[in-house]
Amino acid sequence: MLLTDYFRSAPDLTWDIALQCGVRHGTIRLPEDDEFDVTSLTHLRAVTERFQSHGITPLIVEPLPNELHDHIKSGDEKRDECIDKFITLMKNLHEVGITTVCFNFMAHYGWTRTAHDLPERGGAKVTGFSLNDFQPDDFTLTHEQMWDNFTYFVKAAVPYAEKYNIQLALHPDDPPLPTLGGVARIFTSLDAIQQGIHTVESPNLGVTFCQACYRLMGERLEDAIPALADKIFFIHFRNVCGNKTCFRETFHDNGEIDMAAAMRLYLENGVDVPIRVDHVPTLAGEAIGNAGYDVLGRLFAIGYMKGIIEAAEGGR
Ligand SMILES: [Mn+2]
Repeated sequence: MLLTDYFRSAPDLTWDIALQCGVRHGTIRLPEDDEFDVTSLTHLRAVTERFQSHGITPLIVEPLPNELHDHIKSGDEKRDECIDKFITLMKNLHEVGITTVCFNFMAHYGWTRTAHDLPERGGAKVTGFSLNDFQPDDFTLTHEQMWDNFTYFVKAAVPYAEKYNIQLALHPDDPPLPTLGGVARIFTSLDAIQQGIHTVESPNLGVTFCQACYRLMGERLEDAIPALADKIFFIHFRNVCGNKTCFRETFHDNGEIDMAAAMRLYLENGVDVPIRVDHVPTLAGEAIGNAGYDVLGRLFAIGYMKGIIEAAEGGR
């Protein structure tokens, strides 16, 4: 496994802590301010060189910038323009050595939580979701529209992903509910994911295996990991407890997934790809700043994940 962590594009404590934990590769979020032009190679180079000068090699972009993706997912009048910009972005990513884009196809509502301060072990705070507490707005999209918009996107983008050798790694819907408010969600089961990544047959179209989402779908990791093995481009190492209508995040060692068994499943099925910890608790002494992505929880999570990887790899 290749260790990465999730970094914003301006240096902060997470950059130093990850490096100190032995993480040298980056899953990066591109800048979202008006100054950053997603089609500019010069702008992209400035971002990646900042990481490199800090000792971090960016490998993955996550997510596909919302300024593009929102139009693509909802299929509005700016869709074609945004797909063209994304194609230019892929060309530029190839130039700077980035291999993978982690994208999702959740329209309007992204990953959604209804609480950000639920108690976890020892008073740590985690995010959670309860359908009863979810407040929808008036936005609507049908399942047919979502499938049409996804198909339109991959048919347009995948040939260029192949040309520029970029892996497009589809993240499942989180939470994996059939609808949120009036908005259909389509990537909520293993079968649907399989259908999605075979819409266009390409070695460059696969998945980000966010293992807690699959768990919440009701899928068994013992089935899902082997079924997707040759399509897993990237792993989100994450634990959770509950079900898709009511769940909360946990410490990585304190949820319902057997994390060591999951790691063995990846390796037994030949899945040896970039990986990162996903959604960590906020710990004592920290304010909830960026729930799920605060700093101290990463220390524990990265160390725990490294231990499991070493045990699994050493035991092979
Ligand atoms: Mn994830």
